[in-house]
Amino acid sequence: MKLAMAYFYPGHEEKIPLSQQLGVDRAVINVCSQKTSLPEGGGWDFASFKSKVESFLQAGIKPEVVEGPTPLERTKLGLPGRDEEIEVFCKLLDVMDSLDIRTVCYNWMPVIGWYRSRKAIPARGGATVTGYCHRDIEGEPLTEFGEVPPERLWKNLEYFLKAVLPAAESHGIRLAVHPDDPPVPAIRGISRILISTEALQKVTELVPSEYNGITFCQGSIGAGGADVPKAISDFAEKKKIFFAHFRDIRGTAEDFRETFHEDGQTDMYQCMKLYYKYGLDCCIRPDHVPTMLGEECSQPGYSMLGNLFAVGYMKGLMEAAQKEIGGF
Ligand code: CS2
Ligand code: MN
Repeated sequence: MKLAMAYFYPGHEEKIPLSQQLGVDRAVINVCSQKTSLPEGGGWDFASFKSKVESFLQAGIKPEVVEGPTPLERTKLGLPGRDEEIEVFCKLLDVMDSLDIRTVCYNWMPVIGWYRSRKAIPARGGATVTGYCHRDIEGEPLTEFGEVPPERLWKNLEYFLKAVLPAAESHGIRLAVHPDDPPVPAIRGISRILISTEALQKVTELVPSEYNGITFCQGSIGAGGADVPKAISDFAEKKKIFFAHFRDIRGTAEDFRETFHEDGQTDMYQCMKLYYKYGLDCCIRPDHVPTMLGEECSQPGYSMLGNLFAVGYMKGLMEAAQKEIGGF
């Protein structure tokens, strides 16, 4: 497994020296945030993305995954302009191929994306974690897009995969869909369809391809009620895990909070051993972390100190798994 850190938000560049000190030489980077749309006149200027990649390489850190590809909102909703988004996405695959970045993590949560109704739940020692409680949003109004039924999202996802998988195959880029987070059936009228392991399995069968797989986000899949180690085995046996998010929660889809990596409801060592048992050669990153001493809660889940703890913990589990199971 290849341990990586995520660099999604402004100011994350300061993580680069920290990664060098932590001995983490892989990166997960984004092209843009979920809310972005294509510029007037369409197309996409990849110059800043290419220079971002170059700056990581010069620091001895290899970008391995794009998480947060070019805009897909109109594609997810099936709105006019989706074919332009798909054309730009295929161009991204071409650029990634030229940069030897072989995995793209995307999600199918239009409008709202990953969501937390609570940003600062008290955790040990005064740290805070994020959480979601469906009661918190009951009675909230529909969004400007009204009711978006699940069938519409499934149809648009199939359209997208049929359009982009040929390019993914020719460029050797693995498409790793991320489960919905939180994994509830809808938020403010927008359905959420990737809320179970069965739904993730359905994605991989929508358009059969060895490049059609998943991001195994342990927190999202666990919140959905799955037996996380069993789900790892099931998807790993089918060679469908292209990227892993190593985090944990306590609770259920309708009411959960995130935890320090060793303090959740999942046997994290068992999960790590399974990645090695199946010989996965993909990136794994800490995903969300608690906000710790003296930190701002400006990007809940993505502050710095929690990454130090998470990386140290993960390195320990990875070393133990390698010695117990073998592999790399
Ligand atoms: C996260 C992602 O929800 C999750 O489990 O992995 O949603 C991730 O935080 C975002 O994609 C970052 O932009
Ligand atoms: Mn995740």
